[in-house]
Amino acid sequence: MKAVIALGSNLGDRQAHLEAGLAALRTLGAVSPSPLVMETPDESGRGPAYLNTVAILVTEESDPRRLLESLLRLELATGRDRNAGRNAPRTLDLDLITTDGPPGSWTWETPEALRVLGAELTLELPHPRAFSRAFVLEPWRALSDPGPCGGAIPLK
Ligand code: PH2
Ligand code: MG
Ligand code: MG
Repeated sequence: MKAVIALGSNLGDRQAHLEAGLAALRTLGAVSPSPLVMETPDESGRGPAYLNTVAILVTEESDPRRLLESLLRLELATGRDRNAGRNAPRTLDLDLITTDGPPGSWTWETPEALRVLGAELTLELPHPRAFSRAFVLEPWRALSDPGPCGGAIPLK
């Protein structure tokens, strides 16, 4: 499966966290990072500014739920504190934006290793807010191979 992943950090050495995020993603498959890293204010208006970028991941995984679980595991393994609360500053955020599989929304039981995240995980693809976020769209557009354009309707 080919997937578009958004990386973000607004805590500590943000550039180092993005680089660690790309290295972590490489444990899942082949990674093409965008040449563009953007600094933008926290969308929620509460925290420090973010560095954001995007990467295309080509992985053997074909189930988007398993891929999200892997991303969440990598966030935790690279030091993200999930007890800090919603929209709290984070060392590394890995968001699944879209894949070359079908769109959809899923809710399923959280696997044991991720129970700190609650009883259920949810996923909506394409990501419902990605297409209004310049910090996702601009680094995505800067890629020479844009990967799957979820939700886009090709012009005839
Ligand atoms: N992510 C958030 C909340 N706010 N703001 C910016 N600029 N970039 C983000 O990645 C971001 C945010 C929650 O994940
Ligand atoms: Mg996010
Ligand atoms: Mg996230």
